[in-house]
Amino acid sequence: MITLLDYGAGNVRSVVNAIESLGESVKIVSDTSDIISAEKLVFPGVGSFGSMMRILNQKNYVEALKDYLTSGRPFLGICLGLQALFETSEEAPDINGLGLISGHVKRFDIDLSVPHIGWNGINIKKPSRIFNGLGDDEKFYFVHSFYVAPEDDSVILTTTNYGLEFVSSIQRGSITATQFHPEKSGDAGIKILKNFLEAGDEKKASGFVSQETRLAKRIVACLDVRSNDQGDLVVTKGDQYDVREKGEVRNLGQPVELAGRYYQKGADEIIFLNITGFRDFPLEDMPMIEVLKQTSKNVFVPLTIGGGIRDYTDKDGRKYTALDVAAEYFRSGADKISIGSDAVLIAEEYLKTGVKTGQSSIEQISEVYGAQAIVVSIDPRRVYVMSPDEVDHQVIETAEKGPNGETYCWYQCTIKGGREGRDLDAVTLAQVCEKLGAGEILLNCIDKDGTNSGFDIELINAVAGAVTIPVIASSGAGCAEHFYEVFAKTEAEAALAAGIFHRKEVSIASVKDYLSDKVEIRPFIKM
Ligand code: 1PR
Repeated sequence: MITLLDYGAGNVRSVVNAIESLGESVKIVSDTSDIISAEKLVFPGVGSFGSMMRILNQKNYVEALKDYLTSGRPFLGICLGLQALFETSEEAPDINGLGLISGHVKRFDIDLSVPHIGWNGINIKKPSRIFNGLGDDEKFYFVHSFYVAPEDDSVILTTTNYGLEFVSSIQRGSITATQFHPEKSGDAGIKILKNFLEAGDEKKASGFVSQETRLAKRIVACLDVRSNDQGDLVVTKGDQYDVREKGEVRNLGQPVELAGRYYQKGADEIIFLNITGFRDFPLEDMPMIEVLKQTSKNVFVPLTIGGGIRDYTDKDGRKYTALDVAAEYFRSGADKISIGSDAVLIAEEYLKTGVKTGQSSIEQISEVYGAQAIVVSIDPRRVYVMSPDEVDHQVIETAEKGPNGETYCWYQCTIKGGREGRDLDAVTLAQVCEKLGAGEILLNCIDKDGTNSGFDIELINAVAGAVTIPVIASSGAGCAEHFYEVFAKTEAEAALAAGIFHRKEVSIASVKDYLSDKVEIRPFIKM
């Protein structure tokens, strides 16, 4: 029996699912006595350092945790569960951590995108059986803006490079803690959890040290989901956002099944977009919640869900906040939520007033779950102009001339799945959302969607050059070469495709094969 410390702030379902997939049962801590009597304790921290420590204090868990940690029983901390072991954090300087390990938690102060999101390697600094059976080019999933700096080097188990060399896991006696998420790191992560669960077997893997670890470019599979005219929830695919063919909604498969297949075939991340979410009441839209619950049982890479995340009032007059909706999605297995239409409306309001109210969905979700949990999905369309002065928007010079020979264009934001154009450009939207607390941009392009003609490199450069958060390039992938082009010509951290994967024209494995000697990627190793 594994005891899991959940203080109610996010997605612990994936950790539970990962442990259960190894045949172990999980007991969730409901009061202090569960910590006191635990035989093996797993602590997956989520949210922010300050809110985590406040909740642990409110629930009187702190002393019980300290007793457990000094008792010699096995402990695995994940992400904030690692940071909690330290004395203080720059994320919340006024509140103490557990202080079991001397040292502090620092904010990344580097020239690269922060949060550090994605698959990166590890340099093993001392042998540990936690790494039994792993190859030396494994990558693990990270998502964080802070890292631990222990005073005593002897606790350092691994380091990782991202702008600087930081400590990515520690081990002292029976305490092990990782900055990366084993439960989101595919087979390699499951192996680490297995090694932890098998505590008692003292066989130790020798350390391995690679040169310098590198963050992988991510290959993302996207599933646009909606009900068809028969009422079945299906994965569909648009052609410049038009998902109907001969009047019928295209049906390319079942969401849970396709997500499982893409995980098996090496997808680094999976995104579900409920494309008609803008007209539904999300919390009554139980099928999407069920899709997440089912998918997260077998898919151990990050899951993002979008569509309809906003404040709303149901038909009985009951009010729900976007935070309520997001919380339900996180509880059901989502690691990130994606906001489309609402982000545009929020940015418009912010540009009008210049005031951060703290009330918008982006600010509220970011405050509780952290910036890394919020993706802003942008659905822009190219608008050509003869000269940059013609409009009050961020205009780019384009090599792809317009129908009347125009050499300038801007990218108009849309809402409701492209149905309504707004007086806001994609570059400004991305900048405002970053300011309000978004952690990543999913950059679609209506003109390119479903065309197989390659990503819109100009759009991606315009947006990626204007923000410091990671950008996922989306729309237009037609072959493996297009992925190389987007990584070679832009700063995109990830590239997404839908149609070519659904129609089995190009496989994720073949994209990775093609990229393997050109771009840093997570190698796809089926154990
Ligand atoms: O506005 O918060 O309710 O969220 C709705 C979400 O649904 C948005 O993220 C929006 O992008 C998405 N969406 C709405 N309508 C459509 C549609 O297609 N009719 N899909 C839609 C957007 C774009 C990508 C697609 C890529 C890659 N789809 O999801 O997967 O373009 O496709 P490709 O590789 O085949 O070219 P809200």
